[in-house]
Amino acid sequence: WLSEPKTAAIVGCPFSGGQPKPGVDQGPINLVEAGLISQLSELGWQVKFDGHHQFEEIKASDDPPIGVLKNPRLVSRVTQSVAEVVSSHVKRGELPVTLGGDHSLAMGTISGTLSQYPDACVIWVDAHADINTPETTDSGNIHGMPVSFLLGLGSKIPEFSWVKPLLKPGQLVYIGLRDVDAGEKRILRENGIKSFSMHEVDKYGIGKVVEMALDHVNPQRDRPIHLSFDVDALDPSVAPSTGTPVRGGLTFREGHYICEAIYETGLLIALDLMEVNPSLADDVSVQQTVAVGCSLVRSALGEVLL
Ligand code: 6HN
Ligand code: MN
Ligand code: MN
Ligand code: MN
Repeated sequence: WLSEPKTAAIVGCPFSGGQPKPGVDQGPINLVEAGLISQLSELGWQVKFDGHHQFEEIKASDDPPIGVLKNPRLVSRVTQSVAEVVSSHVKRGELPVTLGGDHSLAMGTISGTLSQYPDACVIWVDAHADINTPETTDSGNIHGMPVSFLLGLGSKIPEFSWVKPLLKPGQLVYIGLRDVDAGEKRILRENGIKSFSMHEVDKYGIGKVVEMALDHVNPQRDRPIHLSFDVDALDPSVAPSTGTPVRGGLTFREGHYICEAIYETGLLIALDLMEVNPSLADDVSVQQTVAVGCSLVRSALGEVLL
């Protein structure tokens, strides 16, 4: 799937419209300033980066809620443009590394991947399932909903008609869940969506969990993989600077192990690193979170310990 020389395309997305806390739009800028691009070059990748993605702006006054959905037009237009960018990189055999920004962006990244490889599988690493529908959401924040849009669940919002339901439940697996809303639990159950919560990580260990996750979505190890990693999957002691931290998360090593094991499959074609918010927590915590974000990306792109 990837062309030679192997090329990573950084898609920096300074976007926060899928949730209410300012600052997450600075995530990609901080990750790049911390040296991510040279770190990936040192791993042997050609790295393409021509500045952060520029988004069309829509004034809040021109973007009233649709039902309970907040900033719907802005989120729709931004994610649609991200879908086009990711799709074009995947088409050229480049590995898009999308830096968020909030996780609503994955509506775009995964649409982009699936438009080129409809049988790709999605490994979603997160404290949250991000599978609320417009009917089940309590917050109205679209970063809690991208998966339901990709699956075509819930009522159809004309503003989001560009999002095609390209993802089928069997193509998706979760790792790290621990804060799943009641309506989301019902959706996961009713659609038979495989999920490895922190309970399973404790019970089986991360090595076995990743193997079981791959066995579910990729039994023959022959399908390309899109990894969507929300930094809040990590424990807040490891990644404190994020908008919706939840205690009891993945350790530093468990998070990195997931990335290393997926790299080892040779099947990774797209990566998201989302929800780094450098305006939350103190300077040391911010630096720690940005550094861990960079090192997760390096692990997913082949950094090895020995
Ligand atoms: N994220 N389930 C909550 C909601 O608002 O729907 C939290 C979502 C968090 C989303 O962390 O990407
Ligand atoms: Mn998320
Ligand atoms: Mn999350
Ligand atoms: Mn919740």
